[in-house]
Amino acid sequence: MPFEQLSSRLTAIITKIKGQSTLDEKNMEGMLREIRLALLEADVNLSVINGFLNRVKEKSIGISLNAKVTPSNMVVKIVHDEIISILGQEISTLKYNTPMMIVAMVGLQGSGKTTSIAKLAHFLKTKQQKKVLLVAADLQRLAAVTQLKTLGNSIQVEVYSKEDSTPIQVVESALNYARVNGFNSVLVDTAGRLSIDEELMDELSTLKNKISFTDVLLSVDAMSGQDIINVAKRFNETIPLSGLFATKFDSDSKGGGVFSVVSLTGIKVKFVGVGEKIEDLELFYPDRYANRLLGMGDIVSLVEKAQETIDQKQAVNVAQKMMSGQFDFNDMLEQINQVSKMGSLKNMMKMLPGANKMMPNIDDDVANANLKKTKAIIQSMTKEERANPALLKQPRKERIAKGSGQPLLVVNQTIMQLEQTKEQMKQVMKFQGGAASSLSAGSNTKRNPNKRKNKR
Ligand SMILES: Nc1nc2c(ncn2[C@@H]2O[C@H](COP(=O)(O)OP(=O)(O)O)[C@@H](O)[C@H]2O)c(=O)[nH]1
Ligand SMILES: [Mg+2]
Repeated sequence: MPFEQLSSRLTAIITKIKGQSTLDEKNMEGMLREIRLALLEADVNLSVINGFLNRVKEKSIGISLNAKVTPSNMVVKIVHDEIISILGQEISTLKYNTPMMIVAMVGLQGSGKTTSIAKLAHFLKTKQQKKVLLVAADLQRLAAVTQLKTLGNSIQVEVYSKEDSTPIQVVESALNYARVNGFNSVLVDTAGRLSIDEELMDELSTLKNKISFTDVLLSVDAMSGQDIINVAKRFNETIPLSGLFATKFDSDSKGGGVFSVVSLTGIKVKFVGVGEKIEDLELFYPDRYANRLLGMGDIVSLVEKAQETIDQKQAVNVAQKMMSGQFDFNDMLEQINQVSKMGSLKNMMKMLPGANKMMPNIDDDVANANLKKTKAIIQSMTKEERANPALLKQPRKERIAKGSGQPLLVVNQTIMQLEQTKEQMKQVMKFQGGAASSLSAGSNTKRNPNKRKNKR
């Protein structure tokens, strides 16, 4: 994720200007430099950075600081607002309310078109109750049709293909087939190239002229650099894009290319791909994303994701316990069980405030093995010990080590881990509380009552 370190950078600088009465050229200088560095490191385009900084500066300078509004809150709020004004105030959706959705996925080879259009098919089918037809119009590579068919099969969505024809012929006959057979969503997977070439542009241009697409999405790889800016511009000139499908956001990439594209073209991100599996699709929420960019994590998505997999009440409990910093080994065990149900720990941790700092490079396999060990240790504790970790003195620890088949050292580590987690969550909440109060005019706080509760 881009800008992961931005908030910690700012926090470091901001302590220096505490006690000054207004934000001015001089005391803003250090902060602006840190923002610039964070953006540069995220591989954001230089002209985007300059514009961004100018606007942040314009909005900041002259603002008077008082006891109620700390400089840190102020700048976080301004940067947050600026990011949102680039990414969009609200989620950007597809044209769902139309008798026949016709959506094309375009983009370079390997950017994730086929994977993403299948994710979208699954999403439309399950979340929008659409009757979806996938269309294999990537006739560049034979394997592309097979790949789409395999994906379609796995989600029970029919895939239309036609041998010995051009892409436009495939799409036209797929549309006829869809009309006759009562489909209301036609999703077209198109061919890509390693880079922009005329043949591809001609192909897309023909499609654009003959088919009334309700949406055209460009799949952009979060790992691509700034060259994606020109790619996006060329595609947009050839076949007007209605949105971006940003793929591979589960990678460690900074994603500055995608941010630059949005900033320079105004084309919004509609969906985000966060893994290779068909369910790994998320809507793009600018306000949450901005919070994530600022390193504040995203409790909202965490809770929502949890709600999809586990009992709602439990989800809220886990989140609240995590945030209150008051959990014991019973809670830790419950958490481990729930995390295992929710899938990738890495993805989950990304959404937790401050988690990227605590655990920068989670390896899912290692993490799962560790979870298993921890679970064995907790299960070897008595009820009383789980609820009251202070009871865990030497003889008990030895008994637990034996019972769980883990070395004493690991038992000690587990106990320490509980203490550390409590401490870290308290720290995170302190920081979040500060930032949240400055953002209370934003829409994100409304959806997050817990933040408010923990403010003071
Ligand atoms: N980790 C991850 N991999 C992805 C994502 N989207 C696509 N991929 C992978 O990227 C590779 C290329 O995807 P594909 O859909 O074939 O790209 P296309 O050539 O544009 O159709 C495949 O290995 C996909 O599994 C994503 O969101 N996360
Ligand atoms: Mg493909």
